Amino acid sequence: VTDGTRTEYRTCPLCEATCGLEVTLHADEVVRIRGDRDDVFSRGFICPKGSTLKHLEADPDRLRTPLIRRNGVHEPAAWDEAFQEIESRLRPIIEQHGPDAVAVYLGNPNVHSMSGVLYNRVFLKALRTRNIYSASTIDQMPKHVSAGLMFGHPDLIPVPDIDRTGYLLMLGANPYESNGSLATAPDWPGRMEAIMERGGTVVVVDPRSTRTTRAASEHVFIRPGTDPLLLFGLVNVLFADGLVDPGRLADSVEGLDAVRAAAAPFTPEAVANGCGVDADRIRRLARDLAAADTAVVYGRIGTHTAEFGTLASWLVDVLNTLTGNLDRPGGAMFPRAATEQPRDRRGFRTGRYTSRVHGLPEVRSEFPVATLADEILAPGDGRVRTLVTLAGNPVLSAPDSDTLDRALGELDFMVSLDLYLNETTRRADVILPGTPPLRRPHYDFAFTQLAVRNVANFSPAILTAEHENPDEWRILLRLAAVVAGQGRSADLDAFDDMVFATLIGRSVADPGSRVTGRSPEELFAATTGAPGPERMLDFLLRTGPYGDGYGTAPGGLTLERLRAAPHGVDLGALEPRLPSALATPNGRVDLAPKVIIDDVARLSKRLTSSGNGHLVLVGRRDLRSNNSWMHNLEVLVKGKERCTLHVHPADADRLGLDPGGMAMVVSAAGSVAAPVRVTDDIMPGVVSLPHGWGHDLDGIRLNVAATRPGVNTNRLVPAATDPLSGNAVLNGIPVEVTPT
Ligand SMILES: Nc1nc2c(c(=O)[nH]1)N[C@H]1C(S)=C(S)[C@@H](COP(=O)(O)OP(=O)(O)OC[C@H]3O[C@@H](n4cnc5c(=O)[nH]c(N)nc54)[C@H](O)[C@@H]3O)O[C@H]1N2
Ligand SMILES: Nc1nc2c(c(=O)[nH]1)N[C@H]1C(S)=C(S)[C@@H](COP(=O)(O)OP(=O)(O)OC[C@H]3O[C@@H](n4cnc5c(=O)[nH]c(N)nc54)[C@H](O)[C@@H]3O)O[C@H]1N2
Ligand code: SF4
Ligand SMILES: [Mo]
Repeated sequence: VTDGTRTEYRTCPLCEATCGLEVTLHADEVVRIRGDRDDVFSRGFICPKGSTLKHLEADPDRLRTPLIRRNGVHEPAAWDEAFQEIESRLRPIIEQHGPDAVAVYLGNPNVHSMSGVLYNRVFLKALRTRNIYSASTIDQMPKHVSAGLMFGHPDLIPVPDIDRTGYLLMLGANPYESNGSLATAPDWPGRMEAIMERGGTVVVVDPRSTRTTRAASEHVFIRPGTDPLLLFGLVNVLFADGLVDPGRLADSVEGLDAVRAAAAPFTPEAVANGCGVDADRIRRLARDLAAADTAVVYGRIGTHTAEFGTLASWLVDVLNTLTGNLDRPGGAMFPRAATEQPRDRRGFRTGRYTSRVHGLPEVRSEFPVATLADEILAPGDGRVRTLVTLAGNPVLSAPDSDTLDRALGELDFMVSLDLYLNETTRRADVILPGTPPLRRPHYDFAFTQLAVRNVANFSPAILTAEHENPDEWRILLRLAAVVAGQGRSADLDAFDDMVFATLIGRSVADPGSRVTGRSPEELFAATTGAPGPERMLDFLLRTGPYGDGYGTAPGGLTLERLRAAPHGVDLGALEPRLPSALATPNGRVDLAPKVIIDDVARLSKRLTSSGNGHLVLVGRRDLRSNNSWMHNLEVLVKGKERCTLHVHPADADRLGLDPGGMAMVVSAAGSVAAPVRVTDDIMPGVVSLPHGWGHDLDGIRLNVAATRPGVNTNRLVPAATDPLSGNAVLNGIPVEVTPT
């Protein structure tokens, strides 16, 4: 267009919904962002956050240069100066104490970035530390563990086929605010309402009444942390009533008898008191689930960030299997992502090594972030002395934050790659500025693996680099070169060629690959896309299940084809994939993995303890938030205070709380004072605070967020974990609440 206005299309990288955005620019300025009506998946849907990429881009507090802390103050520095500082302080620590003295924390935005997905591993491989931590252990790790043990690979996670199901039983999720998780679907609300419009049923299990529960056919209140009791109750009824029928997969499933035995004590009468759901209702829910033509059970963060997270996660897929809904349309299905690579059949296990202080098992080569503070604070050989945070804010997001924050102050050295000087990065000696979304290309490697439809969509960068390090993958390569002792001036182009050649080399050597035995040089030369993540994407697409196979399947997917389709390519509804997609050594579903069955005894003790009158704390999300880091955008935080303590009227009365007054909340870990909101949207005995707030610490540069700081709920959360997954227990925290 002649007036210099242009329109670009891209996928929103902020949450898991992957909405298509239509971005209007004038020269290098974003004029407007709205939903892309032609996006093959989102059809114009967006939430209030999508259009704020414009405000994120313009935020004066967003970092644009490296910062080095000198005499306690973060000062702008040149890139080479910053890397020199890192090199001169990090290398001696590695040389003297070994790589395990360096811990790395990977935050959530890494899974929303091509650089994060493809290049963090290059950095980690160069560093060779065992001290790897991530937001996964304050989120979905139980699902990886149960999926790994049942299906053979921790990424073989079935998703609810909500577009075709007739019955959805959803636990611990609030997609009307979160837009869905481990179930990528733009416009979850519309898709959920469509279930009921076609005569289906949606039952939501949640200790709070939410926009999701209100839109559902039925809301079941549950005592926090007790989902596995309810789920076991359902399993028990299916067996007792002769309703078990794994259908087509009957011959591919083993462990049915062990599941029956494990569920035997959990009769509806036995669990009712513990979970707070009537026995009759449990029976009815089980029968409805079995009777529905198609049905799916789906559990999310409320069930995962819990004491029995892995048990709950496992029971969800046990129910899907027992009712014949695993791997069938309308049930729980396995997406086939366009970049999927062949999986070996070695199976999955945890605990190949353990953490130094508490002997916690590694899970997916990670330790629980709940134990990071102790690894820093406990003296002795192998102590963590240095931390690198990559797009993470654990001071607000991880449990026992006061201790973690104090621990960060004890480090010898800390480096952060981030968009902001915030609660965590204020502890860093060097902060490197990350690349904001519109200045980088995007392809959703992670969420196409979890989407309710198979789709592929590539977004080129639409704004040019604002400094000499145009993208995070180059920063990560440089960090890799530094920790590996190659120096900060290493030839990054040659390094990247080597990384790419290694990827190709592995693929041609893999007997299951689509390019087995091909010439690596020929494939390298035939690949299109700029060096870095783009050409890797081309390679992964072309060797993926829909790819052109570098000539063997003409017309198949390539990066070029995605470039020509700015609204994305629809690859169809999910299709049954079992048993061939299973990665277990024997090629069958293990319905009763031994380590999981062994954990049932721990749950049985729950049957006898029906909560001793303690109030318990749970979290919540709000549509206008994104974990801890978007509170600096005025458009999202304006309006009434959102970081409030929800209290049921009966509890407020009993505790003498003043609606609109303040309450002191005290737990075994710490205390916070928060404004009270009395509401019957929460069950008696439960209170709720959202996470991601607490922007009142000294040394941060978040001028908008600091005006509405809120309180950090994770100061109340002790550093306890689900033993099988290492996931933190963020919900169901016993607290005392008093008026202040
Ligand atoms: N109590 C409680 N705690 C929780 C939860 C809960 O439900 N209750 N939820 C948990 C969950 S699910 C998660 S995922 C975690 C999140 O935990 P974290 O990942 O630790 O926290 P975020 O708030 O996502 O912080 C992301 C950080 O990355 C930076 N950032 C954003 N985009 C980019 C980028 O493109 N590049 C770079 N370099 N940096 C970027 C931001 O400035 C911010 O510092 O929180 C968890 N904490
Ligand atoms: N607007 C917004 N969207 C987001 C995010 C955000 O911060 N803001 N974060 C993103 C991230 S990183 C993630 S992981 C996803 C998470 O997405 P969801 O899994 O949908 O998470 P929440 O919206 O927190 O909903 C969890 C629900 O579980 C309930 N709950 C708490 N304890 C229990 C329990 O013991 N049992 C049961 N059955 N329910 C319980 C809570 O009351 C809450 O309503 O959201 C993503 N999307
Ligand atoms: S729902 Fe998620 S992906 Fe869609 S616009 Fe909002 S933040 Fe972006
Ligand atoms: Mo998350």
